[in-house]
Amino acid sequence: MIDGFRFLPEYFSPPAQKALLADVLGLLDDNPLYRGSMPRTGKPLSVRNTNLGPLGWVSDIKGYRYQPTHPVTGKPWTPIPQALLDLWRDVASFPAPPQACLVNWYEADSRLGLHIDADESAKDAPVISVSLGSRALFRLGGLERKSPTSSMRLASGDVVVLGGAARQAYHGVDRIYPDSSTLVPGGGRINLTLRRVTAP
Ligand code: MD3
Ligand code: FE
Repeated sequence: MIDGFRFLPEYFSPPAQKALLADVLGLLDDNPLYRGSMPRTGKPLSVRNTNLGPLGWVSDIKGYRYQPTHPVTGKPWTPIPQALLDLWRDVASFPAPPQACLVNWYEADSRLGLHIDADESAKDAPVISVSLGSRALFRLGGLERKSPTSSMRLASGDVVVLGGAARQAYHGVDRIYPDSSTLVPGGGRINLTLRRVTAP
């Protein structure tokens, strides 16, 4: 596996997953899920998303960017829950807090094509991912699109830390297994990614 990839299976216990899910679901009233679109083509994304924190990742026909407000409501994103700030302090080995928590909401047929995360200028900060709900088939490659890939299943409560070379690696989600968990309403999957956007 590429350098800088850390897998922390079941980092969150089942009760901690429930508590974190309740936090996130409660925050969706103020930060509603919406469907972004691909730059240039305007093709709708397969995954709905929203954000928490001072900045949020947005994708629309004009491009990818981080911005302080929700693109539909126009209101500032609300703060990142303390349990996620505690996770970052515990595993990030980075001196400043995350600025964005991207919430990706997968339904039974959602996919995320192979991509790199390149919209952050804090290039030495890791990305930290938390999975809740149904399992996903996650694919991690290398620094080039044609690099070989390996696949693994991410389950509810699992945490992945992407630092070092892994931070710049291609990755995606090939499928979810919609009947593998009852945690998320509707059998869905939520992935939370904590990101530092600007250099501290
Ligand atoms: C490897 N999310 O939000 S999480 C994304 O399951 C994203 O929703 C996936 O890719 C998901 O951008 C994968 C694991 C992950 C997150 C960020 C990464 C892997 C990564 C950044 C760089 C390399
Ligand atoms: Fe990504």
